[in-house]
Amino acid sequence: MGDKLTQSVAQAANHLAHADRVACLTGAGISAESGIPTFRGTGGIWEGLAVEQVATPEAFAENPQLVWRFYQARRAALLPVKPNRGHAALVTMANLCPRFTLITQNVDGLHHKAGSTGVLCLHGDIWIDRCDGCGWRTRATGLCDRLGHCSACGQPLRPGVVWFGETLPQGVLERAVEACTTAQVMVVVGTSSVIQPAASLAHWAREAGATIIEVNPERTALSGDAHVVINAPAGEVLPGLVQLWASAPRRRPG
Ligand code: BV8
Ligand code: ZN
Repeated sequence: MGDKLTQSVAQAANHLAHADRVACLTGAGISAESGIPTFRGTGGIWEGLAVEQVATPEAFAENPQLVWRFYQARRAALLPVKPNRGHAALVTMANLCPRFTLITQNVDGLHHKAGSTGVLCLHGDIWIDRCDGCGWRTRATGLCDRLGHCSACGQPLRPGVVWFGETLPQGVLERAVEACTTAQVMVVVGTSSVIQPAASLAHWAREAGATIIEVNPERTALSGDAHVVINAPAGEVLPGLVQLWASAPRRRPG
């Protein structure tokens, strides 16, 4: 690990060792080392369509079968996928901190698979099928090529994710804002910080006085506003960061 990287990890661990209220926001990048392509990297395109074109209520209304196929393809790709060391490190992080809130933009369920609990899923869950007509919902147990219909009212079923142009699940955003604006430290992992309102959480946290730590191999829209930037893959640095934090003398904030 280069000097600059070692230094930024040590700096981050020191901030965390002083905190008892920590919020963590993750994006597609934390699942990259599990083999799931990110959105704005090569993974953002599906059959020549940008995710923003497929993941919308309009696209579903116009061509439900196409959108259904898009999600079935992503579910199929997820079946063999396991959480990686980055997900595992966030489970350890929660055990190190009296008040730790994990917030994710991801819909892949890997934080749950890794053992994280109480995760605030801003953009829903790809494994849920739900009906916009009557609110009926169920957890998909496998794959189904054919578009499903609601057994209660007959409307086409859609995946339980938040599409572009849709508001976030009732209460989830409010709890995420509460966690970020009361945290002493906010760790932002694996997101290009482009999608709103998720991308504003770190700015609101910073305005409320939190120290912002970013973990991302690339520079992002947030990097200029982060106090500590760790330019490395999450799976490579989070285990070491958590180990340093765990071994730091337990100093509580003054
Ligand atoms: C809403 C579910 C009210 C579906 C997704 C204000 C300004 C401008 C636009 C808007 C605005 N307010 C609202 C909007 C519109 C829109 C929006 O943000 N548009 C964008 C294009 C600007 N937002 C909405 O519509 C939201 N709804 O606000 O409702 C409203 C509505 C309309 C108008 C006003 C208000 C709903 C947005 C939710 C969309 N649903 N997902 C699905 O998954 O199919 S978003 C989708 O993008 C995923 O959830 C994904 O997680 C998310 C964010 O992307 P990232 O996670 O950041 O992924 P990305 O690929 O971009 O970046 C990955 C990063 O990882 C990179 O930086 C890379 O360097 C890094 N990385 C790679 N490898 C690693 C790594 N990092 C660490 N370790 C590694 N190994
Ligand atoms: Zn229904």
